[in-house]
Amino acid sequence: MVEKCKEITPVPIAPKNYTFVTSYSTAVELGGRPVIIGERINPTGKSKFKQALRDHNIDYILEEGVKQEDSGAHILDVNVGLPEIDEAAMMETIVYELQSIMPIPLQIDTTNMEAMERALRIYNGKPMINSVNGKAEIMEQVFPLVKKYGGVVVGLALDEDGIPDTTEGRLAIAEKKYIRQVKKYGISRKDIVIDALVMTMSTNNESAKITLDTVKEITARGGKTVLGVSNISFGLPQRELINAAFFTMAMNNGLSAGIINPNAKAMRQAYDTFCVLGGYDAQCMNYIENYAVTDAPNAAAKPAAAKLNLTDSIIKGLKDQAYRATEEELKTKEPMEIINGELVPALDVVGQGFEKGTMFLPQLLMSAEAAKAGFEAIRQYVQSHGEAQEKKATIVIATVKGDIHDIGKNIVKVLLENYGYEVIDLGKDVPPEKIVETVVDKHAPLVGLSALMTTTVVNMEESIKELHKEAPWCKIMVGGAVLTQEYADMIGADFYGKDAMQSVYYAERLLNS
Ligand code: B12
Repeated sequence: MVEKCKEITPVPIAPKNYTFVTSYSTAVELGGRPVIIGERINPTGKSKFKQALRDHNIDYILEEGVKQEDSGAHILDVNVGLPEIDEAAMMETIVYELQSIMPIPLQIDTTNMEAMERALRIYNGKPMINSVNGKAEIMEQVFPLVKKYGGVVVGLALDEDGIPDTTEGRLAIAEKKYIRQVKKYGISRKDIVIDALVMTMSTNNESAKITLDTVKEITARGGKTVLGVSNISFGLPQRELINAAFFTMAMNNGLSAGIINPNAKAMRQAYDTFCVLGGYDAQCMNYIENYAVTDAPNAAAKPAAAKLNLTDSIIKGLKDQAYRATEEELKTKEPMEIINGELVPALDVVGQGFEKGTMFLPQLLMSAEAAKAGFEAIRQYVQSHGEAQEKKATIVIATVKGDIHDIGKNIVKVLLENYGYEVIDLGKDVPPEKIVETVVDKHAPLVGLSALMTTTVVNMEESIKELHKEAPWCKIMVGGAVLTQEYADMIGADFYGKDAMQSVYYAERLLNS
């Protein structure tokens, strides 16, 4: 490559005036169709959320994220500041966990510099950073971090003298404090978004006008804006009515992003109808899809994550939910019905998504963890409901070399144990020698091998060959998603089981007849 390329001059990079916020897989542009930033991951005024932070109840916080993504948020604001907790550690954990289960970008919302740096360090992509104000000492702390890690900064239109109550005053801060300052730090002006500030109407009749004019002026000058929309109605009844109307007016003035509650129906409706009228919803497709039947469930009325069933919990990668949903199902269903009817199909959905490129490895991992949690509930149930039996024969099981998929093998283990067999589980990624050694050592009459990848079936074959050589008395059963009867015959296995229950039937036939 060096040979071939050394004479070629690279095309110069043309700077582009786009403002993008990204996750590891998704890019959200500010400046076109308005962007929804979900505001719900924030303890302010939410006692349950505060308690979740104190109890380190991560799943509760992740659910808030999932609900907002389901309701159409493009970016999630993440604020976990509470005086009595270690905010920096919590911020790092939440950012890590959120980006494992969802593809949308995050807005790191904190005034704690350690929390901000720890979040930025592990963030995959270019986050939004909320927020700096025009005070010199704050800018001196935040901008070097932005330069180092990258990000789009939200600059509040306020400084040492407070919040200007005129449009001109707010524009002056945007211009002098941010646009000119950031150059010093090597940050591009396109990576600054101005929060034009929303003050409640209940104390100043001009509040909305000042903010809306500021949005309009900044937009006219090619700048980007963001607003924490719901402040407008503070102290008023039926706040959503005011919020929704104000949101529409702001979008009409060019607002780039609104920090809103995407689960609130009126806000969703304001957004969806604006997108139609603003020409952002081609052929009104989104609108038709969500509102064609008046009582059809629209985005804002999707089932809450709190009631997710086992299938959805696995697909979304929520461990605690999966465990609880399984416990619930065990009241009416048999363990195998749950495994074959939900657990395996849910992982199939994830696997297909992975194959198509719509889901990614971190999501696969989270789903696997959720499936394991669900299965843990089944294991406990099976153990407490099984009758104590005399130990039958010893069976060795393993996932073959090179393969780390062990959920299926673990199911096989629990079922065999439940039928009274002594199971020696060698784990995953087990080399043929280890399998042979154990079988010989225990003089085991039966071994079960699992493989889930076409690339590891060869190692299964290798293990079978060695077993035939060194332990000719031992029968070999195989299973795993990629295997078929034909494959099993081809590689010399004695038995192929399409599901875990088959391992029990085979063992019973072989060892108990
Ligand atoms: C969960 C999962 C993971 C998890 C595994 C976590 C864990 N601890 O097991 C993680 C995220 C770690 C993972 C990693 C990878 N994965 Co993966 N993963 C899956 C997924 C989605 C589900 C597998 C699963 O657990 N299914 C549920 C269980 C219960 O089913 P099962 O194992 O088949 O078991 C049942 C039966 O087969 C049977 N059975 C199983 N074993 C045995 C044994 C005996 C003796 C008997 C009788 C019966 C039996 O009983 C079980 C229940 O009835 C599959 C897709 C799919 N739909 O299968 C991809 C899949 C297997 N993975 C795949 C890939 C490519 C990978 C990675 C290489 C990705 C990467 N780029 O890094 C790595 C592999 C790392 C490695 N070296 O092994 C591919 C394999 C493609 C191929 N044809 O070879 C699949 C098919 C996804 C895809 N469509 O692309 N993965």
